[in-house]
Amino acid sequence: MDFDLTDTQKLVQQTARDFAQKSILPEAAAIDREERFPFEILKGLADLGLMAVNVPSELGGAEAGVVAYSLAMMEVARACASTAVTMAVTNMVGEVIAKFGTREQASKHCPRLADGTYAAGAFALSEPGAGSDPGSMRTTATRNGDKWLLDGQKMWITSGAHAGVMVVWARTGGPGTAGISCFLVEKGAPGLIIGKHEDKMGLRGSNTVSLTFEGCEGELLGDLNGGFKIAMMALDGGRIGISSQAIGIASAALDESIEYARDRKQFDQPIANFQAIQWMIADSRTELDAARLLCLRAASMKERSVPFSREASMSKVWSTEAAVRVCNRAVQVFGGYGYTREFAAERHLRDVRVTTIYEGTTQVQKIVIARAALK
Ligand code: COS
Repeated sequence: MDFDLTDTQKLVQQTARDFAQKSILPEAAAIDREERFPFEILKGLADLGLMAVNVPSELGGAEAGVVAYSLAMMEVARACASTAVTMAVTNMVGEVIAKFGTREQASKHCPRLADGTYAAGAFALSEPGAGSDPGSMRTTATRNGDKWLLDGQKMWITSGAHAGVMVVWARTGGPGTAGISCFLVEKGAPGLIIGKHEDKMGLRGSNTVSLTFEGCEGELLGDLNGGFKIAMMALDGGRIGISSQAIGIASAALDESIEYARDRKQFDQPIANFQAIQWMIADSRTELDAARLLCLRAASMKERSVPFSREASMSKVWSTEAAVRVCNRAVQVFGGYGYTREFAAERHLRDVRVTTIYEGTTQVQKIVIARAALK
């Protein structure tokens, strides 16, 4: 068992860290406050290969692997969680198109996702009435000559207003998971209507919209009626991305609270001297390291093409739930100051909260884990 990173992984991690600390972190508070979609920063990430980390180089990707992707995601999320989720979904979309698309589809879209020609990619699975149960989706696709026309509504779509291309799921067969196919829809496609932007608790710089499809043209991606498996496989990988995001956010919260505990004096001494504070820091450090190990194990398994669905879900449950606890404790260490916008602790807590919900709730991850255990 080798816990050391390879030279490539270290290089990607350092590249992401340098860019995140120099070019993203100084903007993070304003991105949150002004709900600013970080176009320029995303282009900067693309220029560094970070929008398609695990996409083959022949398609414009960095081909640096899943562990490197996870490490890069941690670094970006540590600086700005809104930027990180946009990066996560774009990487996921690039991987889906590279894996399931025809040569023509992949060579058209992957290089544009990778080099920032597209500001982002989007993943449109959820609907107003189909969240944890995507098998009950109602959006339909009907064949019209050699084209497909989509009708229906999607919800909670990250980067939906800005994505150059989106992968969209729609019903092409009977009820349930077996009648679903996956489609590519390009930005500006006639019949694609961008809905309202959600006024969210956190990740306020990320774009989250509903989408309406009215006879909107889409191109089939992968097998007819084989779309549900594509979604599940993509989400398995996506769960590693969101684990990494949660770990990055919580790492920032913990580091900032440690620094504050050293500086802040009460009862004539730094509060870091008190066991009450030390135990909070010890719990957070331990829980975060466990999260990191679970996350990198799942990433390494995916990279080695070992089945990793259960491990990705275990990583997501632990990492995101622990990250919420870590961010909550960080606010506690900051005391009253932690409840104000003077420090980033409150933003970290708002940003991290959704990680136990999206890309499959904690409860959905437990379904996956329990089914694997009881099989
Ligand atoms: N990889 C490949 N195939 C998978 C899979 C995976 N990880 N998980 C399920 N499948 C396949 C199954 O093998 C099954 O195929 P067959 O019909 O050929 O046997 C098919 O998909 C249906 O699987 P299942 O019956 O397990 O589907 P369920 O409707 O019971 O759903 C859960 C299972 C709950 C795990 C799934 O619906 C889920 O992940 N929900 C959460 C969705 C989500 O994360 N939404 C967030 C969207 S992004 S914000």
